[in-house]
Amino acid sequence: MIAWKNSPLPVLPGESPELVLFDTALQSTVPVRPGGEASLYVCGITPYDATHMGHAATYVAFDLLNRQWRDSGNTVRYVQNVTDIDDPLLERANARGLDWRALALEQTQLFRDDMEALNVLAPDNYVGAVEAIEWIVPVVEDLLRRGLAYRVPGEGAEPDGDVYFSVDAAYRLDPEDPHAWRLGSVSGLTADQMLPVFAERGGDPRRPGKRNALDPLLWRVQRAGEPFWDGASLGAGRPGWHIECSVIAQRFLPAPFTVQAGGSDLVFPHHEMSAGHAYACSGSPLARHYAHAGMVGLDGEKMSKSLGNLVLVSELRSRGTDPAAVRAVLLSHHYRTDWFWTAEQLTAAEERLARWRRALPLTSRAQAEQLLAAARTALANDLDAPAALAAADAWALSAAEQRGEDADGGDLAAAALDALLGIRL
Ligand code: 5CA
Ligand code: ZN
Repeated sequence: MIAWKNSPLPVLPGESPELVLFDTALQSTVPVRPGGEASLYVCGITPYDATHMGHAATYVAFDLLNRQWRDSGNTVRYVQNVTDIDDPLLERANARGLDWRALALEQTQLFRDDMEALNVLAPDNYVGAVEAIEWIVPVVEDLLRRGLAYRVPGEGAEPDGDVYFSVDAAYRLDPEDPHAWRLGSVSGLTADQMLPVFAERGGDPRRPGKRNALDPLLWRVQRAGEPFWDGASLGAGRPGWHIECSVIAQRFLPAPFTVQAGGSDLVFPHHEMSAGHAYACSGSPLARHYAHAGMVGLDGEKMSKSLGNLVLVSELRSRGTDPAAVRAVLLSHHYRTDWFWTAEQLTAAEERLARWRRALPLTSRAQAEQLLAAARTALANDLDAPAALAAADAWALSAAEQRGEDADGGDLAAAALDALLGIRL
């Protein structure tokens, strides 16, 4: 698929401190050392409804990581998927009387436009699940052949032949390997904690015939009325969710790649199982680090397409809201915290950007350099965007106070805010 467009990133003078990032798997903040070549996978949308503030917050969070890496002199290889075939997409398309493909195309385009407006750097590879099916089939066949996956017999309404990943077989691959994947390697959850979450997030713990209730689906054989693709020896059908991201990431990124990212709702089972699939396929961990953004809510509940309590980026855009102000709201919360969207925050962000715009022509070189250093320090410290915004507020205040004497730092201040925070004034 094509991604979206970006204008060139300004190059800044000087250097950034070393990045530390909170790693979900280690449950601590650790130095990230990509060694000049960073690689990032951020789980993309399921395109059945438009981009809401929660999605936007997650993509803006890891856009900061991309920007921090680039500013530190790394090349960044960035991959994102689009889950353009999955149960919720089919359900929504049926409910709206639309073809599921038309719905996916329409919503993916809206997402691209939203990302471009929010100044999120585009991925190098933007890959749909449907495009990936031909790569997924041989991987599932190989897992079956090696006893790491198995077929489940039909029962009741379920036909014969769905393929599941055996989490227990994956354990036995190499008991000596310290990097081996185990159920819990990414999430740190116990099996008892996993069960209810698995059922809530697309898993089917009660499916008869499974070896372990937590085994996830790899291949769903064709059902009447559902789309299907050629699965070679698997039979016609469509892929499970975790294998989609695992295969796409392995195809386009080194093993292991630097950071696997997404919202905290993906820690388990999605990132846990994607990592398990990759280890079973290649014997290598999927990623070196796992990073997760907090959940954004509205009126006391998590913002979600299924609940329908959404604030849409596209709706704000169509009302003429400055997308930079939307971005400034998102940056005003540390990416790991859960928070609630309110209209007041948008007004405050608009006022903040107005102060910054007034400060630009009054800025001295020294003030711009101070802003640049403070923003870099903040980002390197686990992507602390609120600290970077506070530094920019302090800069705007001091620029206003010196009233334009030696005002030769405006371009540098603007470049720093653009390159590091993605705020173009
Ligand atoms: N297609 C899958 C990932 S492979 C998926 O989760 N799609 S999604 O459309 O539901 O979510 C897209 C991204 O936004 C994911 O990274 C998800 O973790 C994140 N996300 C979803 N809801 C929220 C929310 N309320 N707050 C923050 N991030 C969210
Ligand atoms: Zn994913």
